[in-house]
Amino acid sequence: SRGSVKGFLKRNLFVLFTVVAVAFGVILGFVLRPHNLSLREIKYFAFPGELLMRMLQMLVLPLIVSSLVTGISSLDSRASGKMGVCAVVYYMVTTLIAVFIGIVIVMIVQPGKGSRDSPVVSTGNIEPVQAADAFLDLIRNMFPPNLVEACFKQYKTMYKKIIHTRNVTVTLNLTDFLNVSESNLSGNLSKVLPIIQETVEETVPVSGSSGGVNALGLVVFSMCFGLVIGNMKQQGQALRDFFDCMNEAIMRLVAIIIWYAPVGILFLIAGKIVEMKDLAEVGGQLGMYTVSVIVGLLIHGLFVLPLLYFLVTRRNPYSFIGGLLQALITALGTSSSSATLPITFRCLEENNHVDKRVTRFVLPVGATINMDGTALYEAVAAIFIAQVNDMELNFGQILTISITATAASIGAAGIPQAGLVTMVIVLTSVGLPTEDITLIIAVDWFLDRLRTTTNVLGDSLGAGIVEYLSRRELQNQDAQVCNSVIEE
Ligand code: DAS
Repeated sequence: SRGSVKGFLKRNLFVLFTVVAVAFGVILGFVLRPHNLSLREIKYFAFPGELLMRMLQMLVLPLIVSSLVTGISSLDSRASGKMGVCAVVYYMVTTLIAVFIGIVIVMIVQPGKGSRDSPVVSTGNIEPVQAADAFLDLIRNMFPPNLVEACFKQYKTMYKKIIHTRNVTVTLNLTDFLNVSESNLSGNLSKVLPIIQETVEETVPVSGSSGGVNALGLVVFSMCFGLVIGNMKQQGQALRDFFDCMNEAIMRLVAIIIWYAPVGILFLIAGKIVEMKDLAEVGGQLGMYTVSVIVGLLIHGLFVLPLLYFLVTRRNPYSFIGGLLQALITALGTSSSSATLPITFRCLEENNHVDKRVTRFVLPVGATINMDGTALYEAVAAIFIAQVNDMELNFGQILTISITATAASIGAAGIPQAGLVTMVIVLTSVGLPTEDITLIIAVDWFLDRLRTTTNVLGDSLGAGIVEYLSRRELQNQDAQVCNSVIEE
């Protein structure tokens, strides 16, 4: 009947707008492509998309902090303990399954077999990141010494090169991850110190900080802070109210930005299509590699995760995913699970009616550490690079890849192409050449969008599963609140 059609349209208005925006974005992109716009023109053209990215990112920090603090402080210890355990088990299990799927597919398809098609573009020697140092960075990031700094800095091991000569010792900082070439450094050095004859060089890790919001540190701090003010009874009430109100206000801002989202997504997608290289160039090994990652992500996102959701909750996973459509499209458009976070919140709370105590607790944590898509991609990429180099991997090395790919996905920030950077850890752990990352850079922007979508899907289904598993604790808490109100 007309009424129900109207109701349906009203409920799904934003999803409809967003889908139409994607379609228009693709059409507009392909219409403009033949005009060979310059990079500057493309930047101007995609400006409305850049604005959406900035608006979403603007909300992420206050959203993470306020939702975690209110989420955790409003839960009793039994409920938060249960949720925490369920969430961590879910994150670990699904990430390992994703890595496993990736490994099986890349072993079957063998995209890197045969002689190498594309030459390696030298980026210079990439820093020799050691898996152990990267692991320590992960833990360092959990405890930011300065909270304000954590809002814009993430710790990353930097390396110092120490050069001992007969009478001088020179220490140089190797910083910028992909850009610093050690050979350049030595070249410059020989100009500066032409008298060097004997040199003993060693590269040692020093801790330093560079780039990127330290979301992990903020998550850990907000969780502890929420736990403490939750236990402060009456004394903590003012702070609880403050963060609750802040969270409410941020979600209202999300409700406004959501009106602009379809416009932003249209231009993000159109801009990328205008900018991308000719797809015909992506043939041979790289094409097969791309297909392997896509197939892996599809299997994980469309079958494995929904099946897990169904097995646990006995509910229809696809209608749950239907409610997430807007978040998934935003992930596709922005390539960033943290920028998508505000929309993910809204989809889960408004469309899927997931309890706010659950979303506030598990979503910020999930967006920061649970990245199934990234883990799958890291495993496929590392084994692909091994195949291209004709390197046979033994069982131990494959196991190492599984573990480091999982760690690299936890350590990757929810920002575009973060996974490409943390791949260095996986490659060095099994002695693969890090400069071979350049082999897969050409298609990374595209795979990044797909893996980000899988990441957001994993976080959201996880919230549904955690809610189901802790329903009893939540109901008990509701009953207690009810009783205490009646007593008063
Ligand atoms: N794009 C990232 C994300 O936001 C992670 C990655 O680069 O794999 O989920």
